Amino acid sequence: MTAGTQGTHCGLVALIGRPNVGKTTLMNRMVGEKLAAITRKPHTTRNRILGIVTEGRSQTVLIDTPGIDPEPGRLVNQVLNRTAVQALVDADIVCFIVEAGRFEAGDGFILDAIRSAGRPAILVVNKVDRIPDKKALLPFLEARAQEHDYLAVVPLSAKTGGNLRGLVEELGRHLPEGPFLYDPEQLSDRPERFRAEEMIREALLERLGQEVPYSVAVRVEGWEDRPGITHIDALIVVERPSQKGIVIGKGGQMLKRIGQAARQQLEELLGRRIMLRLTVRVEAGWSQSNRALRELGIEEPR
Ligand SMILES: Nc1nc2c(ncn2[C@@H]2O[C@H](COP(=O)(O)OP(=O)(O)OP(=O)(O)O)[C@@H](O)[C@H]2O)c(=O)[nH]1
Ligand SMILES: [Mg+2]
Repeated sequence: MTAGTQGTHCGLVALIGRPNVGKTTLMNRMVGEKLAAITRKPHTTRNRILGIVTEGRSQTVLIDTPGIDPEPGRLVNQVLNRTAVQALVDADIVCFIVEAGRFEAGDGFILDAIRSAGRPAILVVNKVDRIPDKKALLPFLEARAQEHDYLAVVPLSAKTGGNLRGLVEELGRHLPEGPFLYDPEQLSDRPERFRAEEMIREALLERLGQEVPYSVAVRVEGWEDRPGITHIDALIVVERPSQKGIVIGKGGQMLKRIGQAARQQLEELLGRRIMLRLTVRVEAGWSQSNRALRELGIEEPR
């Protein structure tokens, strides 16, 4: 026994917000490792992902969630919303993330959900690095503080790490007392296989135009650790033959570039040489099928 459980604090902290506000960037930054994909495109995150931060006698279990969309069209987006709302209900503390200077209808929708769940919330005003004159942000912060009885309102930049400390301190102040839920060494609940899928999907989303991203999913099908090198076989699933053509590109160039980018990230992340083989397959309508979503690891069995 090292620390014991007496006097320890531990809690589930859900990162909730509109698509693209920087939830995953914040989780990765707080954990200090790239656990999940970040892209400029909305709806990047498709799962509930835990990022675990243990400091001294306190453990913060961050729950990264898919961005909540007030008008989810396709089944896959309805499932993403459900995943996020469930995390909101499960959380001890909610970090409601918005962009500095922007509060849209979608943010209002989420604030209503936080109110109905009755969970205590910290408002995180992210991307303050984009506002050169910080004083200009004050009226925005005041307006937000008037709207709801937040535990705290914390402006920060997940990208640069500016005032991350402010959030860590507020969380430390409000985490409930209790034993650690995870081993202090553990950083995530997700295996390396999941991180490989995320890095491949990130490379894909960053390189594809608007038409394909939401129709793409990635599944690792083979993983073999050999001396000095790990062989990974991954399947890229799309919905239409035309999308398969785009992902592969002329003479296979696009797929090659995606593979190179993903391999590089993975080698850095896992600290060993990787041999990555990518295959593209058409599975018509997967984003509208419950069974396919489960098989692709998007709808999680509860
Ligand atoms: N300038 C700036 N950009 C940021 C900051 N945090 C995140 N971003 C950018 O915002 C975009 C979205 O970031 P993500 O972390 O993927 O956002 P998300 O909320 O997880 O998005 P979904 O998973 O789609 O819901 C990326 O291009 C990030 O680089 C920040 O503090 N400042
Ligand atoms: Mg995300």
